[in-house]
Amino acid sequence: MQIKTKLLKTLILGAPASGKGTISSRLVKRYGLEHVSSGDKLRDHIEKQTDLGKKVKSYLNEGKLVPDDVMINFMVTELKQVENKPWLLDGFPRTVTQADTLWKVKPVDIVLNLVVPFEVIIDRVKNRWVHLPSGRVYNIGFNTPKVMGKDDETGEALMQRADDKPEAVKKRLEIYESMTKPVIDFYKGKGIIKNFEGRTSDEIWPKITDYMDNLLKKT
Ligand code: G5P
Ligand code: MG
Repeated sequence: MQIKTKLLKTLILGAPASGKGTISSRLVKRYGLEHVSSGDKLRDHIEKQTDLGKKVKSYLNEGKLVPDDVMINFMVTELKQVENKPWLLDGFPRTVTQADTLWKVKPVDIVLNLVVPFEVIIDRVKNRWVHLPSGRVYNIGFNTPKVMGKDDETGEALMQRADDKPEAVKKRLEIYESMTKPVIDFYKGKGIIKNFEGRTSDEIWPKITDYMDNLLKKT
């Protein structure tokens, strides 16, 4: 089922590996949204060795945030390309400065916040495999690829992310606590954020569709 969503501007928040990409791909299918993932776009630039890719590579590999000025310029330009479509933003904003700028450029309608315990996250990143060109993501035992090490749709090689090494994951979770949690308060202040708790994406997913379907009925 795909539901008409006009020009809905949606945001998905959550700690590293909380399932933002996984839930986003389901939302894209169900609601026909354009998925705009800051992390996927940056990894694509790194892979293609563009000027931006060279500039941001060490930040991503070490699990640190790319500076706000670089990120804001990049994402504001990316969002212009989808301004006539309903979109789902994943990974941006990640600081209050970014949230504030986004709000001035393009206020969002709905913020979905995934709440997954850190011990679950630490366990699952060990088994993550990604297809870089598409951003498709797999997890051994959860959504295992049909052929180990290969993307289901293209058959191309899967790889593990440099920032999924234990020391980078630790850094990413620390940064999430200090820099990104205040973004939740920013959207609480706007009255548009809703928390979705669970240990698995399958547990969280029906709660999100109930919420979205109800909201869309009212629009
Ligand atoms: P990203 O790319 O935005 P993160 O750290 O926010 O990276 P990440 O790691 O992409 O988030 P996710 O999208 O929340 O995680 O989660 P996912 O990929 O869907 O799921 C994680 C794994 O768990 C997958 O293998 C999936 O299959 C599996 N999984 C999902 N659900 C379940 C389940 O129920 N059970 C099990 N067993 N497995 C499951 O950002 C990366 C970097 O880019 C830079 C920063 O350097 C950042 O560290 N960056 C920015 N810097 C500054 N400002 C910004 N706005 C930036 N945006 C990106
Ligand atoms: Mg992701």
